[in-house]
Amino acid sequence: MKNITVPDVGASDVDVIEVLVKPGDTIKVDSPLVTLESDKATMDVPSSDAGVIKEVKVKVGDKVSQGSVIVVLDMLDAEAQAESPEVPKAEPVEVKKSEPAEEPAPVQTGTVIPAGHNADVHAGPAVRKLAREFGVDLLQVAASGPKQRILKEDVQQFVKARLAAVPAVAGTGLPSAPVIDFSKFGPIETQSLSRIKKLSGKNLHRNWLLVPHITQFGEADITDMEEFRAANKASFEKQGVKLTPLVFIMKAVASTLKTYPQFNASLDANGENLILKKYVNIGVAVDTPDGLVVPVIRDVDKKGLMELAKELALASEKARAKQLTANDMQGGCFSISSLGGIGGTAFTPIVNVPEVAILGISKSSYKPVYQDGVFVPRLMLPLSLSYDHRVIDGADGARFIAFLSNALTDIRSLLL
Ligand code: CAO
Repeated sequence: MKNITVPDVGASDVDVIEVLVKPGDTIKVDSPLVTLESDKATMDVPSSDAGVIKEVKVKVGDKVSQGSVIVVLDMLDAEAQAESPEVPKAEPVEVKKSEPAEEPAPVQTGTVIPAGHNADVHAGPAVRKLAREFGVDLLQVAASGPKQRILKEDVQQFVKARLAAVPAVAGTGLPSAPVIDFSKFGPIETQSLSRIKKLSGKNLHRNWLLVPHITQFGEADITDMEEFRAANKASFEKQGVKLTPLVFIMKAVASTLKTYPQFNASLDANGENLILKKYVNIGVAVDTPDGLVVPVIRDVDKKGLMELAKELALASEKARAKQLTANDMQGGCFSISSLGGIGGTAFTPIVNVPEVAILGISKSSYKPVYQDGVFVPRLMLPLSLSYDHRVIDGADGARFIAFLSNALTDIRSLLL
């Protein structure tokens, strides 16, 4: 039997913050026994001998000094040592320094191993080993142990949260959001996201991260367009069709896409070529109780207002009745997200990859516009064009908005 004691650790009355062995454990020379923490350092105390632990003389929270007995060891013969696989030898621990001044007091080389002596990371070797096995950066792990010490459970919680996070985050190197127990602050209720929200959420997140977005804002004077719409609304309604501003906007967008074909395009898989589409299919975001869906209206450039109004009504009906097929939502070249029926002055829509641009529409309102020396009330429609800056330059974004704005202001131009 041999007493293994605390070596000179450069301080006395040092806290035992982790006990790494228990009676019955077979250990080798240098296997870590306990982790101690002084004001300046956290260190593992390795065993000077091999054997089987008979008794552990310390517990977490004890204060020890040089000479304090840590364990009583039943010495093994060399053969038994060679066969003892249970406790791995302590590996050198990666030490991250926050301040050079925090360098630990000199300790006997070869007797104790610094185990995270900086203010940022306090964790014992078992926890560090676990973190290494899972590739976890301990600097990112929230500590729940005493004195900000990272426990095994903290690493497990971190890994669980990462696995539960949206897969896209996993490859980005972005830290995941902290896991918070909100019930600590008041009553809560947990609602699961709809299937559509889960699916579209992943795509939106990917698109948000993948595309360098710019949003160009603009306004169109739609006073005359609205007069025309009002004059024709009743005749459309007789045929059971609702003529909303969106139908005109779709037509104007189709014309703008033909003038600026780089907006009616997609980047190829390696991001080195632009695929220009010779058809004009426009996706329209539809708000449903279960989330956002984007049915595609095909060949918008070739269809009249009546046909488009009918197709738009049908698409939004199908969307709200959950009857859209995959085919209904494929093949889009450009998207429109209209919040005009609801409100708001502008927003920044997210490009619907593989498209390269999307138009957001907000609610039109009367504004004083300076014309021929006087202010006149004009109905102004807010436009928000988000685009992929890898494909579209700022000047082209502004040109697109200016052209679209003119097309909506003078809808006769759509006939040209
Ligand atoms: N300014 C002022 N009024 C507008 C308007 C605008 N830009 N756009 C529509 N309106 C009016 C319409 O004229 C209609 O009024 P009336 O009933 O008096 O004629 C009313 O708002 C409602 O229109 P609507 O929403 O029924 O029809 P729509 O053709 O404008 O839009 C659809 C159809 C399917 C796009 C829409 O219902 C919808 O779901 N919008 C939400 C899309 C969404 O959630 N986008 C967010 C995406 S987040 O990235």
